[in-house]
Amino acid sequence: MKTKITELLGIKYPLLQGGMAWVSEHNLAAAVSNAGGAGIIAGGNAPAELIREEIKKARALTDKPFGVNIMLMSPYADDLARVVAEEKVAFVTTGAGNPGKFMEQWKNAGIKVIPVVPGVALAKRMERSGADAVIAEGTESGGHIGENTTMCLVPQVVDAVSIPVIAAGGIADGRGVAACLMLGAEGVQIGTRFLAAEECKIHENYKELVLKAKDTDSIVTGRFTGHPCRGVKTKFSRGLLQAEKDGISPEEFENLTVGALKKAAIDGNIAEGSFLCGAAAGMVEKIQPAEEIVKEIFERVQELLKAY
Ligand code: TUI
Repeated sequence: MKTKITELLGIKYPLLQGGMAWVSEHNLAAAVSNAGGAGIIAGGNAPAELIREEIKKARALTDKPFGVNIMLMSPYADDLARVVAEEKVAFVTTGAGNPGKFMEQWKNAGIKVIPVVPGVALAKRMERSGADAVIAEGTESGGHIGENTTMCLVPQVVDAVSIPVIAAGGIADGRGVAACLMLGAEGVQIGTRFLAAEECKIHENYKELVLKAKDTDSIVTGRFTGHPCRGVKTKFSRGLLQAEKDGISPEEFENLTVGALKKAAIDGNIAEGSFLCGAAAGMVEKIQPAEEIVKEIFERVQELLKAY
């Protein structure tokens, strides 16, 4: 397939893997890149030097381009911004903030910059700041989310900017990819489906929760904090929602959720972990090698596009 995103990144398929904190490490990123997509190592809240090591490990597994996601609320965001410039990774995606202050540093290092935007205003700002593309992320996504849906957000961002738009949120198969191309996207980002990749090293309990999830099994917690987060419905996440209704303070909420992503992904701690996933978790049915996932998705896209 050829789109502005395959051209921009030098990849076979217009697919970026989601940058999922504690999930997207070198094995998964390299597997997705080797499959013809663009793998991503997620910085999350990790110290920058640890991510430098992840970059080196990914380079040992693939000679294809891959990127790093920088979660801008991380205390290590400034350090990681410098590390990715030093390592000259192919591209950077950003989340949970405005990466404007890093743009010059990254452009000078020859890095392609692709910020996640939850709305039109930030998309326009990012275009003016020199972003190469934007990821328009709908509220169907896992993790920290905006309000608008992929279906409504993507065409509005496409109309508002001239740089390529990548659609994210709620896409888990070829039908979703084809739909997003119809909305004007030049590529897609998929996270949740890759939780079930063989090369994804998360705890078995996490994979099992995603495989078992039905359409109603993702819920959003933390709206009242200004940082809503979508994840698997568990006793823990239902408890958080109840605590919100009971008037828990933002500080108490923070205390309950600190470290919860690691507890989910690494420890598989059902009682205290936040198992983030998108609203498309109900479409994830089996564990597969990343290459099979990518091939299956794009064979279906080709079939669907031929039918019109
Ligand atoms: O960042 C994500 N997803 C994430 S980050 C994360 S770790 C975390 N956990 C709890 C609270 C906060 C973070 C888990 N999942 N996706 C990209 C994304 N970016 N979604 C929404 C945004 C976003 C929101 C507002 C980007 C920019 C923005 O506005 C910034 C501004 O200053 O205008």
